[in-house]
Amino acid sequence: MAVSNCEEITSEKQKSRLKPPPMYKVLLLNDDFTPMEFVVEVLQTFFFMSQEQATEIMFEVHTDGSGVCGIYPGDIAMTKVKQVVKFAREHQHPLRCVMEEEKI
Ligand code: TYC
Repeated sequence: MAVSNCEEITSEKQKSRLKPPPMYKVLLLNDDFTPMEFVVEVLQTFFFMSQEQATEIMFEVHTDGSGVCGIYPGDIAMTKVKQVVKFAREHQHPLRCVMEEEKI
């Protein structure tokens, strides 16, 4: 079928140029052992939150089971997850941190 309007033809390459990059939520998951103060420290250190903001998110995770720490491009989200898990393990805490694609 002939296409008269050039704008209707969008190559896969062009589509990927037009699409915003996928973004990922970084989440903390609750557990029964990691101290609350340690979770607050993690949120302040790796997600640059104030003490108040960090405490709020920590309690959200504690009561709801999970909470969003931030939303980032894939490579940055991956680095955050690795930094948090490494820091937690170095302090013998079982804190879990995961990433999940953000649905736009
Ligand atoms: N539930 C933990 C406690 O009572 C605190 C906690 C909060 C642990 C958030 C993990 O991601 C977490 N000590």
